[in-house]
Order: sequence, then structure tokens, then C-alpha cells
Amino acid sequence: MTDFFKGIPALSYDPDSTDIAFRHYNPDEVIGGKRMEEHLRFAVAYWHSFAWPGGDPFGAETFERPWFGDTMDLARLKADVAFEMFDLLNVPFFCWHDADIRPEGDTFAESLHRFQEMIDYFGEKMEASKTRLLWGTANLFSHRRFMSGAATNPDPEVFAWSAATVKNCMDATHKLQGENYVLWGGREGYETLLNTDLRRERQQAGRFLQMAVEYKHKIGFKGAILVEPKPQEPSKHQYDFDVATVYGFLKEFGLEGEVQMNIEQGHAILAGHSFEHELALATALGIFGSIDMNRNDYQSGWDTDQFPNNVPEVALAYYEVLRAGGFTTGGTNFDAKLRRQSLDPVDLIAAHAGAMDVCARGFKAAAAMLEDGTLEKMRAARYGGWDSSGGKALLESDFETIAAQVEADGINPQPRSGRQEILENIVNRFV
Ligand code: XLS
Ligand code: NI
Ligand code: NI
Repeated sequence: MTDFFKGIPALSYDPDSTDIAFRHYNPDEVIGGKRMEEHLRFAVAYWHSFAWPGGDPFGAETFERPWFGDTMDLARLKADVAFEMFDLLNVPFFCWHDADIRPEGDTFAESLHRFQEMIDYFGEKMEASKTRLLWGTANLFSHRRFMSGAATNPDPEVFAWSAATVKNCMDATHKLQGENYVLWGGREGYETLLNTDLRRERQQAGRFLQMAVEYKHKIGFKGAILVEPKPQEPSKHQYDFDVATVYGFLKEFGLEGEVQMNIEQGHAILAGHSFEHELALATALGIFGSIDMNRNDYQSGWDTDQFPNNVPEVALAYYEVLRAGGFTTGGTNFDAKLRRQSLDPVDLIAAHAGAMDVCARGFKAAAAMLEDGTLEKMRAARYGGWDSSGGKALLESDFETIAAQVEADGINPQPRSGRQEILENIVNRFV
């Protein structure tokens, strides 16, 4: 045991607590035939909680964690503290990038060796813990070698380095029995067209993703390959802008049956959508996979990765998750970080506890709205005409037939209320 979280007791469900506890998240509560823990499938993000030093564009590190530094001993200390936090929070999952868990070496081989040593260390820790791996991923954006992209880099050596890195991260994810493998584009985009061969870069990214899928099948990895869309950051123009853009990309490279989406709240907002829009679209396209739960600051206009704290917003998101049939391999990953003034170990625990409670409240509201059924009934009624024989026949018809029919039958559509306020009032009864 380290003493990092000294004096902080393990969290439990205590609805009347005024201290740090779960007031809404009861992992064992059964909703719709499944325990809440199995519905929500919470995960801690290793990078924000243990690797991020608290910098912003105007200042460097504010956190002074005892594991900061470049040695393997410190990397193991970081892992020890991380698993202590997973236990305190009783979270079923965690997620990592290679760069979060091992110090970078002088060569590819040295970094890889350190990474594999840490993966084995994780393996040992996981034997003594309930926490499993929701997903692994490669950090192909922090080091300066990736400044012009990874798969989309004008330099083929960076493509090669990135492919080798993803191969090894997939091996490690497979070894730890991870449930998914995530690819977030990072710097797969461009700053200026003046130095960019857009067509070539997209081809490179498409081939790279095909290789990841080929390799998944080669090693028999049963988890899902997830792409995480994000607009504008870090590259000004990202090839993976949003769900719709990524779907077009998957279609172009024949990957729509192979790859699903990891949708992040903050990224949806940056793209000018709502979280629930991105979720509903992915579901409609058959590519919904998992979520990164966080929240952006609505004024600053960038990806602030705050912990979620808006129950109505979260409820509408989980409503779409439930309408999609819930998670299979996916889950709720807190891709969220503390504010840089939140220095204390207790801040880290409180942030996650609060976020888990916000999600639990949102989820329960969503489940109750679905169970109540009024919203779905009203939605179905709105499209009722399409279920009639006339409605169904219309889509099998053609312009000429329809034109003749409109005249012959004297078709004369009457506008009907969309009932938005009434529907919003219904939602308000649950949140
Ligand atoms: C960054 C992304 C990143 C991915 C994993 O904005 O959200 O954290 O989830 O690489
Ligand atoms: Ni993000
Ligand atoms: Ni993310």
C-alpha cells in the first residue's frame, strides 16, 4: 500500500451521506434486469488522473505527484496508486495510452520493452483487483515526432513507427483481455492546405485503419475496434471530425462493418452537435460502441475535459444509449481531468465519485423515461402514417406514380404539432 490516499475510506453507497460517498450510484441496484454496474461500466482514464501534470497554455505543472519522473520504479508507483484508486472507487474498468504508463526510452525498442514490463505489472495487479481493461490505445500525438500526424504524416517513417506502436498496443490490450481497442486520430488532420496533400493523407489513414482491423483478426482479438471522432483539436482540420464524417471514411475504406464509434461528450459539443445527436446517429448507422464521458466549458470553446455535472444532459445521452440496447463491449470512460487548482488526492476521489453519481442519476432518469414509454409512444404516433399501407407503399413507388396519386386522391397534408414543449415537460418529470 502507498500512502497517497491515506485516510480516505473506500466509497460505498450511502444515500444519506453528506461526505464523499455514492448517493445515487448503487452498483448492485437492478434496473431493467441488470445491475447498475453492468449497465454503466465505468472506467477511469489513466492519462488524466495519473499522467497529466496540471499545465495550461500559461503555466506548467501544478500537481506534484510522488510518481512524476522518468524511471520504471516511478511508473510502478503510479500503477500502485492507480489500482488503489480503482479499488477505493470500486470501478470495473480502466483505460490507458502506452505513453501514460511507461517512461519513453531512447529508442523504439527501449520504449517497447518498458511498456511490456508495465503491461505485465498491470497483469499482476489485475489478478488482485476486480478492475479490468475497457480499452487500450496508443498515444500518437504528444511526442514531437507526431507533430505532422501519425498515419497521415508526410514522412513514411512516422507511419511505420505509428503502425508498429499500434500493433504493440493491440497486443498488450489483447494480453490484458481488454474489451475494446481505441483509435483517436490525434493529429490526423492538417493546419494548412498549402503544405498538405489531403487526398494522400486520407488514403494513408484509411490503409492504416484497415491494417489495424486485419491485425485484430490475425491475433484473434474479440473486442471492438473503436474510432473516436473529434473536430478542430489538435489539428485545425481533423479528418475524423464527427460521427457522420467518420462513417463516410469507413464506407470509403470498406470498414463500416468492422469499426464502431467511441463518442465523447466534449467532442460532440466542439463539432457543433449535442452528445445525444452523435449517439443517435451512430446507433442509426449501426456503429455505436462506447462513450467518453466528460463536459466542456460552454464559453471557452475548447475541449476542457471536465467531469460531468449536468444531470439532464447526461440523462438524454443515456436515453440514447438505452435506445441503442445499452453497452455491449463499450462503457462509460471518464475522459475527464481535475481543474489545475484541485491539488489534493481527495479531489481525485471526489471528482470520480461525483461523476459516477451524476451518471447514475442521468441513467436512472433515462431508464425511467424509457420504462414510462410516453416519449416513445409519442414518437411512434408522429410517424404513424408511415406504418399504414399507403405510407409503406410510398417508398416502393416512384415520382410519376406518386404524382398521379396525389392528384387522383386529392392528397392535402395538414400540419400537426411537433409537441416539443410537451415532450420537454415530460423529460423534466424524470430528471
Ligand atoms: C482527446 C481524446 C483522447 C482519447 C484517447 O481529446 O479524447 O483522450 O480519448 O486518445
Ligand atoms: Ni477528448
Ligand atoms: Ni476521449
